[in-house]
Amino acid sequence: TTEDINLPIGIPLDRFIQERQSQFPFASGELSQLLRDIALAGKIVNLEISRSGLNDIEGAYGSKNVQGEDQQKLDVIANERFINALTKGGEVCAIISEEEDTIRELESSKGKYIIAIDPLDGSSNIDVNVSIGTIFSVYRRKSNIGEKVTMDDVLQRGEEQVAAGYLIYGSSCMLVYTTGYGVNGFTYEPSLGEFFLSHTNLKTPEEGKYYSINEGSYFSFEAGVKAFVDECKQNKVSARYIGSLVADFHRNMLKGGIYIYPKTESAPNGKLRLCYECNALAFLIEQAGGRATDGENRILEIQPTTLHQRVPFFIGSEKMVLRAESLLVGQE
Ligand code: AHM
Ligand code: MG
Repeated sequence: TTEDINLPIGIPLDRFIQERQSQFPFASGELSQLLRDIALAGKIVNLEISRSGLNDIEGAYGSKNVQGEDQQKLDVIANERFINALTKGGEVCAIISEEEDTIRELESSKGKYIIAIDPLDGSSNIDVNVSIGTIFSVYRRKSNIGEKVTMDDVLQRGEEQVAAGYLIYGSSCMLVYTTGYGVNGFTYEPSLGEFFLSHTNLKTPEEGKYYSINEGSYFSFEAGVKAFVDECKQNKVSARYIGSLVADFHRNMLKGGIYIYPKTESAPNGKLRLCYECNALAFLIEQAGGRATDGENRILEIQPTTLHQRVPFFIGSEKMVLRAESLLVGQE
């Protein structure tokens, strides 16, 4: 009987996308299809991640994969999976990826969308069974369909995103995304092979309970960041740092908190990339009622000038980010 089966409560992702699309009568359905392509690639990558530890067991996988090809690192595999899914989908004309040096133009595609993606973020956590994620942004192309994709197409300000989201490969796999009408989260049910709506219209608390920063670099932080960290300690705010951006971000968005990757002596612009990591998360946090800046400027308003540009990153609960910014003012 149905009572015996523990059915997920939320509606399936496909149905959600379809219902949302029908609210916009002039929508062509391409963005909906693109989100489905991302979800599909996410399922494949999730499967590969879940058995990645087996790759080290001699005889089980070894250095060849099932097709007999040399085993590749998971971040390279994830890059291929997402690019393949988006190429086949046909809605995308070009992809920029943290894993690639330059623009990948999808020749055959007449698609009107551009994707910026970090296919597998937190790579230092892959080998140690800690949560990792995929981060993506969707933009509308500026050039005409059929023309060559230009730098202006891919170097758009975060404000121009039409959708953004992430997959988190954690204790559950989730897809969290926004199209500018709030943030919704979907949890993957592996035996049914479907994402189900589990987190509707996510809002982040205005005041946070966690601060997340790599304090190992404390002595090379600027004075304002040191002051903020010191203040968190004085106020007994809990420290949480996984070192996996999506996981740190996801926890802080749900529970309230701030994530900081500041500039340091060795990384004068911080570590995180504006196009692949910061813009997507900034769009999500603003949709969830939070704030994202480089310490001074709103992330979504920064004009990128190069593909792999880095920015200092302050993101999370509005009050915590504002407090950090106020301590940065006028300090070295
Ligand atoms: P990656 O894109 O090479 O994986 O680096 C990004 C990761 C983030 O997930 C994480 O927040 C950060 O690097 C951690 O850096 P650090 O070890 O310097 O604290
Ligand atoms: Mg990354």
